[in-house]
Amino acid sequence: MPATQEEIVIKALDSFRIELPSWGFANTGTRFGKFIQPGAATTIEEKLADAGQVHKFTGCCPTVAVHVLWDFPHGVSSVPETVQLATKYGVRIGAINPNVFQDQIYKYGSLGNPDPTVREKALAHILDSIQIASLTGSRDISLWFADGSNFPGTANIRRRKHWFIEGLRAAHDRLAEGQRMLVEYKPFEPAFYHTDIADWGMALLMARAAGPKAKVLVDTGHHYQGQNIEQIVAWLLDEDMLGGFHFNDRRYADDDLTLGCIDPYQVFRIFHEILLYEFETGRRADIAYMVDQSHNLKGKIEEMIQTALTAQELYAKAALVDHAKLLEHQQRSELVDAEECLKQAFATDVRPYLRQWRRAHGLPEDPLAAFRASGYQQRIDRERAEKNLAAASGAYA
Ligand code: PSV
Ligand code: MN
Repeated sequence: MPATQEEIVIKALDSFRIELPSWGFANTGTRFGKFIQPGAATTIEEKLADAGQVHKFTGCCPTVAVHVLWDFPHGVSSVPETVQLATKYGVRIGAINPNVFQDQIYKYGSLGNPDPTVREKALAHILDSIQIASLTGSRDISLWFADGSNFPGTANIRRRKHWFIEGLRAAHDRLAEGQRMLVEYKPFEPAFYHTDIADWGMALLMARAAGPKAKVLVDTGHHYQGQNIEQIVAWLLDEDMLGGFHFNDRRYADDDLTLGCIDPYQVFRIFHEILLYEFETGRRADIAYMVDQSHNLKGKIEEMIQTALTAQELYAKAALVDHAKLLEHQQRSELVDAEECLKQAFATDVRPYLRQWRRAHGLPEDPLAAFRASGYQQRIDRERAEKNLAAASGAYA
C-alpha cells in the first residue's frame, strides 16, 4: 500500500536536522554599521544558550557551527569548557569554521597569499581548527576563504591556485578518520575583481585535489543572479561531492536573509533534487544542512526559529513529490504532467503534519508562540543590555 502524505512527511521530518551558526546570535550588521540588540549574544556561552532555545522549541537543531576566532579566542585550551557548555544547553558542537580572513596579515590573502609566511600561518590556523574538531567530536571542518584581488593584474591567479591546492592538501592530510573538509565558494565580496575559489567548479576541483575527505559546500547566497542552484546540487550529488549547505535567502547578492523569505520555491527545488537522488539511487545523501544567516534587524532567536520551521516545511513539501510518477513523465517528456508533480507537492499544506510531528515529540505545536510566551527573550534583553550597549562599536563578537 502506498504511504499516505502524513506518513511521508513524518518520516521525512524524523530524518531532517539543520545546524545553527553561533554567529547568527551575535550582533551583526553591514559595512555601514550595526544595530545593536539588547539581548544579542556576546559570548560562546550566550550563543549556545540561545541556540539551545531554538532546539528546545523546534526539536530539529541539535548542533551549532562555531567560528574559531569568534568562539575560541583562546584557541584549543577553551574547547573542553565549550563542549560542557553545549551539553548544559542541550546542543552539541557542529562544524568548525577556521577564520583566515579577519587578521591584518590576511590583507592580501591566506592560503593564496604570495608571502609564504602568511600561507604557513593560515595553514597552522586550519590545523589548529582540525585539532579543535577532534576535541569537540565534530565531523566537518568548513573552509571559506576571502582570498582574491580587487584590481586586474595585481594577483597571479595561477600561482595562487597552486598555493591553494598545496595548502588544502596539507590540511587534508591531517584530518582524522571520519572527519571531512568542506570547501565553500563565493563569487565576490570581499574581493571584487577575482576570488580564488569563486564557484562550484573551482571548489570541486580544489576538493578533488585536496583528497577523498574533501567535499563542496554550497552557500545559497554565493551565486550570481539567476544561477540554477539546484542543477549545481544535482551535479555535485551525482559526483558524490556535495558535503553540505549554508542556507539563507537573498534578493541581490549575499544578503544572508531568512531562508525562504524571498524564494521558497528555490529551497523546495534544492530539497527536491536531493530527495529525487535518494529515491533513484536508494542511498541517503550524506549532507550537512546548516544555516548561515546574518540577523541584523529581526530578533535573532525568533528569526532562527522561523528559519528552522521554514526548512522543515519546505523539506516536507519536497518529500511529497511522487518520484515514480515524475520519472515516468520525464521519460516520456510529458512536460506539464512532470512539472505538476512539483507544483502539487509545493502547494500542499503540510502544516497539520508538522504540528502532528511536534506533538508526537513533545514539542509545542507553534514553536515561535511558545518561545515568545517563555519569557526568555525578555530575560536576556534585561540581562545583556548593558554589555551590548557598551560594545556598540565593536566587531563581531
Ligand atoms: C562568507 O560570506 C560566509 O558565507 C562564510 O561561510 C563564513 O564562514 C560566514 O559567511 C560567516 O560570516
Ligand atoms: Mn557561508
